Amino acid sequence: MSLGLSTAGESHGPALVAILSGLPAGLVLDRAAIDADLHRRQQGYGRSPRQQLEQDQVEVLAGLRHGRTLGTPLALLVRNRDHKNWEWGMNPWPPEGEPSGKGTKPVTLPRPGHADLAGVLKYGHEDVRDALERASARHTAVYVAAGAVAKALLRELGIGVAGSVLEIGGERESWEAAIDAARTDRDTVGGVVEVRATGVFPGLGSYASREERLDARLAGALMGIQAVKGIEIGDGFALARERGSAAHDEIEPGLRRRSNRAGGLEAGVSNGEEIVVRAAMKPLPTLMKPLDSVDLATGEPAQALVERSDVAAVEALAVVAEAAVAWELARAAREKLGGDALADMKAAHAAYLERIRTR
Ligand code: EPS
Repeated sequence: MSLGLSTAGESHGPALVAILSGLPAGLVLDRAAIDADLHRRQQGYGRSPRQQLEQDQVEVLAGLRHGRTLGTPLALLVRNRDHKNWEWGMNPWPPEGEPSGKGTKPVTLPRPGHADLAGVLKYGHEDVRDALERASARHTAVYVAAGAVAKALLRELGIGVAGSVLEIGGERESWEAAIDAARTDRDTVGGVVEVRATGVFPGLGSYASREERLDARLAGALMGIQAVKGIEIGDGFALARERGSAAHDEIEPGLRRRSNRAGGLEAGVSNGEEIVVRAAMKPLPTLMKPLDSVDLATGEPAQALVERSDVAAVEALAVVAEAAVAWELARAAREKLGGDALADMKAAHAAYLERIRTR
């Protein structure tokens, strides 16, 4: 048994939903802690005015009773408050009455770098909105809610996960000016985030197959976040320029390491050191000064779609990446330790730590 996560929801549809399966029974969840992560994701300099409209809050529809998980699927919901402006345009059913609000006219101007063109070709859509609504980073909200649940489970095992921004628009500190300059130029900027996980015990993941490697799973989860184009684990790309003698983490008595160039992962297995992963985000592709494109209705050259968007969303990425890493670590811990009940999982954890302590 493992943890499972499925999500659904369009950016301007009624709501985002997630179903989390495989959670142990008896895990105490704190609504305020989940909402605090949802709030953190919405902060950050350079976000779209949309963020003033949305004040994300989790609703739990199933799998929880009096704040404790039941060991059954946990169903989470985050509403899109902006949906009230898109009731006709994003109605799940054929809308009644005259078109009103937003999203009433088909979009035919694909933005380079967004899902627009690939999406309409792949799914046979006429209206680019049919692709962009799900491709939008809006639904990272519900992944953050799932990540908050994963963090609650990891905390029971002494594991903490934290994401932070390393750079935005090429600036390693005080990036507000870079974001302001991009906004003035009607442009966007990307950046780099880092996630660190402390207290991770050795033995999460496995080298037995590609699918089980924890480094591959973390990389996959991070690459699955909108606009991420590069992943690094530990010293990553810098290791390619080192000799072997300077690239590895020597082992001392007590099985401690002198360094952590591997970022806490060897052969796809956690080695007990801090897990360190980074993700690079490209500049967002919705530009107020649009790039060249083609009008899909006429085949003629045209400018890409311009619509309200963020100048930078790197600070949000740090929170989303933290949630993704937390989810993958919780999943690996669930596989390693089993446990229908949290108490079983904690007992297995203690027994395992005792076994490796005597080595
Ligand atoms: C997004 C575009 C913007 C962002 C959105 C992601 O939305 P809108 O077009 O409605 O202004 O605000 O992110 C969120 C709504 C969010 O909650 O993070 C995109 O195209 O990916």
